[in-house]
Amino acid sequence: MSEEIANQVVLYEKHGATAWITLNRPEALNAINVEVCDGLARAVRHADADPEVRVMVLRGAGARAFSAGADIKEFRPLESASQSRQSLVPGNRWIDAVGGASKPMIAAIHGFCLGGGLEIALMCDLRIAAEDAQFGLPEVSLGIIPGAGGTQRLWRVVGVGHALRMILTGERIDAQEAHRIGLVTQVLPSGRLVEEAERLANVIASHAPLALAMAKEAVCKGPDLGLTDGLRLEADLSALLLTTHDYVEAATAFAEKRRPVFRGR
Ligand code: CO8
Repeated sequence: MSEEIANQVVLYEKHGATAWITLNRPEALNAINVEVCDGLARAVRHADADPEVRVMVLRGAGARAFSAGADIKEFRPLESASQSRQSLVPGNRWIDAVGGASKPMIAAIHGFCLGGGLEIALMCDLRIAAEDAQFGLPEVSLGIIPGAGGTQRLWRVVGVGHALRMILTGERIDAQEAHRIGLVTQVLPSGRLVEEAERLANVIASHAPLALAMAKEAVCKGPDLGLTDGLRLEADLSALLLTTHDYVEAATAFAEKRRPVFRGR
């Protein structure tokens, strides 16, 4: 089922409890222009608000790329520092919608995953890659730096050393290297990427929605908290979950030897 949620350059489909969000500019290797930013933000917000959706999968259309990054053909100098800063104010941007989703997000990556494309993948919780995937942050070769979270999210995933290597050299790494440094959790034959994304999505979607959201929140906020505050957050979220219908339902279903029916409350 295809839905008019996003726009022509970002496709939105809901299959069961999974929202499939596809960057759809294959002729430009899914380069990210203003319409892509807008469509992606709207698609993710929609999926996050839809109680039937429990997990999202992001991918790229066509055979060659997840996304080759920001649309370089649209690069223009801005008039002033204040004008350019205003366009990048946190809290006001498409990246906050995508990076701030409460539901689990899986990036299914094939081909080029560069610049802003890699930054979108870094906004996801799981990254799996086809064996033809190539990753890189070539921004410094264009006179800029990663501006959609790459300077902050990459090192949180792979560590400062590997992040600086990628950001300062701009060199691409292949799927095996991305796996070795922890940027992706799995490398698959190209023909199996979507199948594995679907399998992971189904596994995640079978679990209690509030537990998923709170597990994501606890892990994602963890690096910005000290251990004491992180453990406090975990305890608070755990306490909240003990008050939910789904917690009672899981225990009841276990005793009754049946599968739980989670309602997200
Ligand atoms: N922007 C616009 N068009 C692109 C882009 C891009 N990033 N990448 C590829 N394309 C287009 C090409 O222009 C070409 O179009 P056409 O046929 O009309 O000439 C088509 O896609 C196919 O590409 P190529 O012919 O170049 O294919 P090759 O196999 O020869 O090369 C590469 C593939 C190596 C991926 C090459 O296209 C390339 O180097 N692309 C640019 C990659 C890059 O530098 N990306 C980083 C951009 S900077 C960035 O992402 C900053 C993020 C900031 C925050 C996010 C804000 C949105």
